[in-house]
Amino acid sequence: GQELDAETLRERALAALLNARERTALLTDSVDDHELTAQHSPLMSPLVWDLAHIGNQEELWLLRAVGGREALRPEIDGLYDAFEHSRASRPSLPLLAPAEARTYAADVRGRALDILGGAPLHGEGRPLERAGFAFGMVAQHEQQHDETMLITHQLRSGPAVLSAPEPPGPAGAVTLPAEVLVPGGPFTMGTSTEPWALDNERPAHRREVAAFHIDTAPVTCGAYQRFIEDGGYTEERWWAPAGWAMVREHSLTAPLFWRRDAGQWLRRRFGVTEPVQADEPVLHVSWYEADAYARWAGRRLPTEPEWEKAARHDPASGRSLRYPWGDEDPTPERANLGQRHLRPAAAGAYAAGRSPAGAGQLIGDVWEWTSSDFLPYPGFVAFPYREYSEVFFGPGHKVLRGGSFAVDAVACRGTFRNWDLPVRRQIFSGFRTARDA
Ligand code: AVJ
Ligand code: FE
Repeated sequence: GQELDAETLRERALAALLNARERTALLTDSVDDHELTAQHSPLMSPLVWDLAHIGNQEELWLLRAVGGREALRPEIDGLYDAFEHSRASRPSLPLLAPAEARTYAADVRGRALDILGGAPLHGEGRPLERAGFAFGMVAQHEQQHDETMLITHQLRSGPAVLSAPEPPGPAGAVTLPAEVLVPGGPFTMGTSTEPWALDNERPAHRREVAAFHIDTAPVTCGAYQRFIEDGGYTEERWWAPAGWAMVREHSLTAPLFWRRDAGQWLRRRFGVTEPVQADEPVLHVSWYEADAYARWAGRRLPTEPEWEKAARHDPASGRSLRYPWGDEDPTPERANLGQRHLRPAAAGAYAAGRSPAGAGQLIGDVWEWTSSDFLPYPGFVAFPYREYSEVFFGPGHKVLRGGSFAVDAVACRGTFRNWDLPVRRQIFSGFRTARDA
C-alpha cells in the first residue's frame, strides 16, 4: 500500500467520523424518545444504548487511549460494555436518557476532534495511532452500530420513518452467465498493508484454492421462492440437523419478514408492506437456510477463501485487489453501500463493480454467508482488544463477506470479515452458491 501523509490521513479520519455521526443522527433523530428507549426486539438493544455505547467506545479509544485523558463519566463504562449485559437486559439498566446520551456523544466527539488535530498519525507513532488507525477503527465501530440500528429500525413496528431513493437496476438487458469459473492455484488472502484493516483481516498470507465455480450474483428472491415451493422448508433432507431443528421449533416457512397473502409473497420493509421482487437478492436468511437452499440446488456455499479469491484475485497481475473492481475506493457506480438505498439492487446491477473473475455485487447489497467458521488467520494478533474478534473465534460463528446496503464503505472492503451465529436472520444476510470445478 502507498504511504499517505499525515494531513491526508487527518482529513480522511475527520471525514469518516463526520459521515458516521451524520448517519447516527439520522437513525436516532427519526424516532421519538419513547421509541429510542423501547426494546423493539429482545435481539436488539434500545437505540439509545447504541448511541451512548458509540460515545463510550470513542471515549475509551480516542480520549483515554490516544489522548491520555481522564474518564469523563467512569460510572457509565459498565452500562455500555457489550460483554457485561445481554442485549435483552439492556432496557432495564439505568441508561442515559436520550438527551443525556446525545450530549455525552457530542461532548466526546468535540474532544476527539481536538485530539485528532494534534495526533502525529505518522508511521513511527504508537501502533494505535499509526496511519490514524484508532480514528479509523472508531469510525468503523460507529458505522457498524449504524447498521445494527438499521436492523432495529427494520424490527420496529409502526409506520415508516426512513426513506431513500431506489437503487439502480441492471443496465440494459444483459444476461449474465449464472456462474463463473475461478481457476485453481494460490492467492493472497487478508492484508498487511490496508491501514484501517481490523485485526481479524491480518496478516496477508498465501492460500491454495482448488478450481471452483461461483454464482455471478447473489441468490434472488425468485430462485428462493422455487426452493420454498418445491418443499424446501418441509423436507428434512436439505437441512443440517441443527437447521432442521430450528425450522421445526419456529415453524419456519420463508425468510424473516415474508408473509403469504392470497397466493402472493409479501414482505415488510422499514414499515412498508410490498410484494417480494423476484430479481432482488434474498435477504434475512439464516446460515441454515442458505446451506439448505444450496443443497437443494445441487450446490454448496463458497468457503471463505473461495469467496475472497473470487472477489480479489487478479490473474493478470497475480495480486489481490483491495476491491473486486480494483484498488480505488467504492463509489455509487460500483457498489450499493452506506444506506444510500434501503434495499439491495436487483441481481445484475453494478456492472462497474465486477471482479476479474466476472462475479458481481460481491461488495454491498447483501452480506453473504460462507460455509466457513470464523477462525484466525495464521499469525493473527489481537489488536487493540481481544473482545473485537478473538473471543468469537471458533465453530459457533459463521463468516459473512462483502457488506450490505446498510454498511458504510469505511467498514467494508475485500478483506473485511463479519460473523454471526448460524441461526441469525434479522441481519442483512443473503448468499451466493458455488460448486467444485
Ligand atoms: C463485527 C458486526 C459482528 O456488531 O457484534 C460492534 C461489530 N463489535 N461493536 C457486532 C462490533 C463491537 C460486531 N460485528
Ligand atoms: Fe460496539
